[in-house]
Parts: sequence; structure tokens; C-alpha cells
Amino acid sequence: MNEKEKYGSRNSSGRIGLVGLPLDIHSSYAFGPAKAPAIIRKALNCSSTNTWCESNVDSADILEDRGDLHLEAEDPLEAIRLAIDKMIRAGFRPLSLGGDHSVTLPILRALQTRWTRPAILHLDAHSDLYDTLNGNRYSHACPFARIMEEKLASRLVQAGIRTLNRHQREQALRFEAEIHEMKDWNGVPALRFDGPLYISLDMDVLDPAFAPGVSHPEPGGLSTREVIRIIQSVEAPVIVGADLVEYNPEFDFQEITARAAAKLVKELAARMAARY
Ligand SMILES: [Mn+2]
Repeated sequence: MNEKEKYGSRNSSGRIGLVGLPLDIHSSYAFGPAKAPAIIRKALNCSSTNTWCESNVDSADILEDRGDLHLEAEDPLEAIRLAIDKMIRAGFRPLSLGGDHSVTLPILRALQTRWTRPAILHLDAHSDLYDTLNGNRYSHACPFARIMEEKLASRLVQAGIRTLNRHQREQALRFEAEIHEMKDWNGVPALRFDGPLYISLDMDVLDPAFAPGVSHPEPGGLSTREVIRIIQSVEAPVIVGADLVEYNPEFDFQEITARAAAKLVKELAARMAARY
């Protein structure tokens, strides 16, 4: 098997479609993630580095850029669901650039077309399990409560979490979320899934030292290398999609966070393309 066959984007699970989701109306504190897709793309294509992933595959060979969605619609979350559904029907697995974390709910709704109830690996400082925040049930603090209520995922495994309050601990119990909290961190855990897996990566899972450009920086987080290690080592027969959300260029410094995001996009793509 040559390299192209081994890592080829046209494998049986579908090509990988890069898509930008410029939306931040469901942010609760600061706006900015709507501007993220264009800036992450710039970092991806910056000649300061190359397009290769660490696992000897060229991201340019496995990623097909489908551009940004236009989300001026009255119901942008429904517009995302429709667009992702269309991508999946066209044979793509979505790799999306957020956008705030509210985008994950419509993506999970759309995935059911082809992948019924995938497991979710959610990397974040926050569990995003609020029933509602500031009166908004579609807030970026709530997507995983909605996803679990709608039974869109078979398992919810969260890592990097370091902001649980009483309400969110109750919600985690209610939804049987499996949480790897930072307070118990003892190196990258062995993460194993028997069926299709979706990965949702909030940039604030990284320590603010590695990614200052987020709306809700939370000290005590992961290094860029630890997140890469999680992506490279997670075991699952197929990764059906992934999102990278909550990059806020308004708070970035020297494009540190944009470059970390671009690096993680490449490693997510490589992991999605790999056959296990
Ligand atoms: Mn977060």
C-alpha cells in the first residue's frame, strides 16, 4: 500500500471537508470567534511552515477546503445543520473552523444522516453542560446538554475540564459524561472508542500560555503538545468529523493562538485520514 492509499482522502469513510463557521452570536462574554476561520486559514497557509502533518502525510492532500458558510440567515444554527448535512451527503466528513461552541449541536444533528449517535471526545476547559445560560438554551455554554438530551451521541467523554460548578456536576451525572478533570491529570489518558467518534476541540482546553486568544482563558490547562498527543493517540475505528472552536482573534497575541489552531487542524485532519 502506498502512502496515498494508506492516508488517501478518498477512503471509504469519505473525504475531509474543511469548512468555516463564522458565528459568535451565542457567545456569552466576548465576541470575536466569527472572525476566526479566515485567520486560521491564513496561519494554515503561512509560508513560515509547511503543510505536512507530523504523521508523514501532507494536509494539502487530505483536506478539501469548502470555504466559509454564510450565516446571516435568521436561524444560523439550522443553516449550519443544512450545510453540513449537504456536505455529508456529498461524501465529506466535516472538519469545521468555529465559531463559538454553539456550532457543535447542529453538526451533531446533521451527522445522524450517516453516523447514528457517534461517541464524542470533547476537549475543553469547560464542560458546556449548562441547561441554559443568560436565558439562552443555545448558548455556547449549553451545546452538550442539548446533544445529550436529543440523544445525538452514544458517549460523551470530556478532557481538560477545570471549571465545573455544582450545576454542571449534576448535569454531568445526569448525562453520564465521562470527565477527565485537570485536577486529576496524570498525563494523556488512554482514550478508546469502539465505534464512530466525533472530536470537538475548544481552543481554551489549552493553557492560556499556549493559547491566549480565546474568550474564556482558564489557567491550569494543557500544552499544545499534550493536545496533539491526545489527537494522535485516541483509538477509534473512524473519526466522523471534528470541530475546532472558540478561537478569538481579538484576544490573540502575535498570532500564537492562530498558529496553534492551524497546527491542531492539521493533526486532526491527519488523524481523520488515518486508517486504523
Ligand atoms: Mn471552553
